[in-house]
Amino acid sequence: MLEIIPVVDSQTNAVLHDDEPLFVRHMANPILSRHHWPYPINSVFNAGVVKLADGDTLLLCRVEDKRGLSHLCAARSSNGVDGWRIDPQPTMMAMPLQYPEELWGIEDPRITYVPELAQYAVAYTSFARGGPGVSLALTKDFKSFERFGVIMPPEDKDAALLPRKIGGRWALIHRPVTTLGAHIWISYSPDLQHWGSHKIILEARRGGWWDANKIGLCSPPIETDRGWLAIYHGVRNTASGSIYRLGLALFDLDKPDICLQRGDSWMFGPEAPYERGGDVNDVVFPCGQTIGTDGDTIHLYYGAGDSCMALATGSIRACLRWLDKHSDPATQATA
Ligand code: BMA
Repeated sequence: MLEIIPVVDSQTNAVLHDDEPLFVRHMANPILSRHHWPYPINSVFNAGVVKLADGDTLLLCRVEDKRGLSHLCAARSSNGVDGWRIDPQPTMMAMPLQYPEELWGIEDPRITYVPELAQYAVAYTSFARGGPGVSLALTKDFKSFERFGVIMPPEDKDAALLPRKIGGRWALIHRPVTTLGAHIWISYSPDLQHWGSHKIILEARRGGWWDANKIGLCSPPIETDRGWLAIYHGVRNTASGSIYRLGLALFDLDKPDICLQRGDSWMFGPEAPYERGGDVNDVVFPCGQTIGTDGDTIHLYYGAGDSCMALATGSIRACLRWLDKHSDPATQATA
């Protein structure tokens, strides 16, 4: 029998994988932390992301104040790495008097530009006594927001709107927690307000899998000619806490409730010190990306350790190639 000898880094003794890393961390990481902030905060993480018409990258950051409650604050940069211009005050505060579901703050926005509405849709977590729910707002300028209120009641989070209607209806991907578990669902709406046709599209696996028990959509899915490329997180519970890692799945363009491919292993996980240690250890949590002018480069922005923002760069083509290699249909089942 052939013995498989792992290739080991001579300095760190780490086992080297046969694959090149799919996403490469930026040298300037972490690119944003509380020290950059123009007002006192505890932490900045899990930002929604969009490339604005003027070429600026906008991060709509989740900012946790020193009460422990979160609001959203916009940071803009011309190169998406440094020179951030941060709004001097919170950009979007919870409004618990009008929206009681925001009593304990608003978190983890995902931004989708919707050409038909000529507006950005911001799906975010609203947090109150009932637990986390999904709220939606539209904006043209990230200054004023038209709130739709809770569109998915607790317990639900990790939501993003697809940028165009599918079969005449808007489509929202989200992660309710039900007696079935914490799986990824899709729901449809004629008007962004009333939602139905709910369906599970990706299940958390079970047992020893890296994405056992709890998964959720990360950044809004990327439209490719082969399907919607989705980065999702899997949460592994260990004796010393949870580990948030990232995997890939591909969904049918016209029927996004059909999963075409799902990677078997994670493709990015906490390794750098700012990911391994923070207010919450061992968390990488992207809520958005921009795509380079080549139509292929993914600039993935992620919260690290629930404390700061970091950037890693990958390629759509490489992700699709990786899925071809790492999505054995035999291991798709939840087992
Ligand atoms: C998830 C969300 C994220 C957070 C992560 C790790 O449930 O609340 O906002 O980054 O946990 O704490």
